Amino acid sequence: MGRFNLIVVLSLGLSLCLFPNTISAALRKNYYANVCPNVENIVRDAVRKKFNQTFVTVPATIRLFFHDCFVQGCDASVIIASSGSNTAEKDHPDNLSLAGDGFDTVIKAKAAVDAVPSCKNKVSCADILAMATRDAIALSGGPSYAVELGRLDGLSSTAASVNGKLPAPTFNLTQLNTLFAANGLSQNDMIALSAAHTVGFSHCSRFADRIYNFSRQNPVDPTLNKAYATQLQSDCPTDVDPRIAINMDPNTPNTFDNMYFKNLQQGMGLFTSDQVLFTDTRSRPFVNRLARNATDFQKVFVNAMTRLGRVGVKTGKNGNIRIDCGSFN
Ligand code: HEM
Ligand SMILES: *[C@@H]1O[C@H](CO)[C@@H](O)[C@H](O)[C@H]1NC(C)=O
Ligand SMILES: *[C@@H]1O[C@H](CO)[C@@H](O)[C@H](O)[C@H]1NC(C)=O
Ligand SMILES: *[C@@H]1O[C@H](CO)[C@@H](O)[C@H](O)[C@H]1NC(C)=O
Ligand SMILES: *[C@@H]1O[C@H](CO)[C@@H](O)[C@H](O)[C@H]1NC(C)=O
Ligand SMILES: CC(=O)N[C@H]1CO[C@H](CO)[C@@H](O)[C@@H]1O
Repeated sequence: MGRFNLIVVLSLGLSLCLFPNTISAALRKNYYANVCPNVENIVRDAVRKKFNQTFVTVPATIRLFFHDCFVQGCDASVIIASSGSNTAEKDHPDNLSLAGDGFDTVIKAKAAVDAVPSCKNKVSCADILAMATRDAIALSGGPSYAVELGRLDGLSSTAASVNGKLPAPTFNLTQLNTLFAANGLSQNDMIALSAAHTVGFSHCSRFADRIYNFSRQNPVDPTLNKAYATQLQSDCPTDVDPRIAINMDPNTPNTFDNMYFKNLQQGMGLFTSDQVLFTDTRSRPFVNRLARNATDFQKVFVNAMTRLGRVGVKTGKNGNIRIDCGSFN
């Protein structure tokens, strides 16, 4: 063994010791090459069909993946339906109104995969969600990337397990960093992943505190762009229908781009948790970097998504391949 190989082996061993929780030996690209070689095309076609019917496919699928990974790991536990006495993850109030189109995307892609005899019940729902998320991002103009695969589906899903696992839109930078660090993700990963708010919708109630009654002295959050605040007040009057949702990226709502960061520079982050990435000087330089260079943003985002996809992955006895993504076998 040459000196170079020795260094590689040593540093690999060292990183295994330092980061035992973030190593996911089970995941790899082309995991299904032998059992279901066409799986990526099958999933992509199903997501395309769904996308053709509604753009909501994109944000709904991306957010579903994020919530899945942050609650008990990326194991499709978020897709399980409540039954009998068990209230599943998706019915916790903090599911923050996950749009039904994300669930539907996974169910449709799973049906398409299972329609191929050699693939039937060989591909996990967790992996289908990871692939569908990649496809949704690419369909809306974001980067495409090779997805690591080999996740098993989880064996439990409870509303109680959601408590404290998802970030709130009122979080400050420290709170965001703490929650993401608990999932093995850095501040820069968190900033890059927040760019998902370049697509999709939010209900008015999620940011009403920023445009009304923010404080006695200043009823509007001073970090909000004035014209944007006025726009938000007109879109979200105090007697707004609670079902109304507005675009989170007011400039390019249907394109997965780095506009999110340019918006933050203008005081046009919708949530406190968005705008704080620019107002807090600890994170501002990275926001400016991702706003400046779209190619750089795409690279950084893909790396962060890959790390998100490794969170709490189930292998061996801790999981299986679900026959129906919405219920346990
Ligand atoms: C950093 C902390 C985060 C907070 C506090 C947060 C919070 C929220 C909130 C409150 C909504 C609006 C929900 C509604 O009113 O219906 C939302 C929507 C969304 N979030 Fe996040 N989020 C965060 C990070 C992420 C990440 C990391 C991703 C994905 C990688 C993501 C993807 C989305 C998407 C795509 C939507 C739009 C959903 C739709 O239109 O159906 N978010 N988020
Ligand atoms: C999308 O819809 C159009 C018609 O609205 C149709 O011509 C096209 O084949 C559809 N594409 C897919 C992938 O379903
Ligand atoms: C963030 O919020 C927590 C909880 O409210 C608070 O204790 C902390 O001081 C805040 N940190 C910053 C930097 O604002
Ligand atoms: C703001 O305060 C007023 C007066 O106290 C109250 O009527 C209104 O409901 C509050 N609005 C919000 C969005 O909290
Ligand atoms: C943008 O980022 C890419 C990828 O990191 C880099 O190769 C390129 O040189 C950067 N462009 C500019 C103008 O800085
Ligand atoms: C999509 C989904 O399952 N949303 C649920 C979120 O939780 C509330 C209750 O807190 C349910 O009413 C929604 O159906």
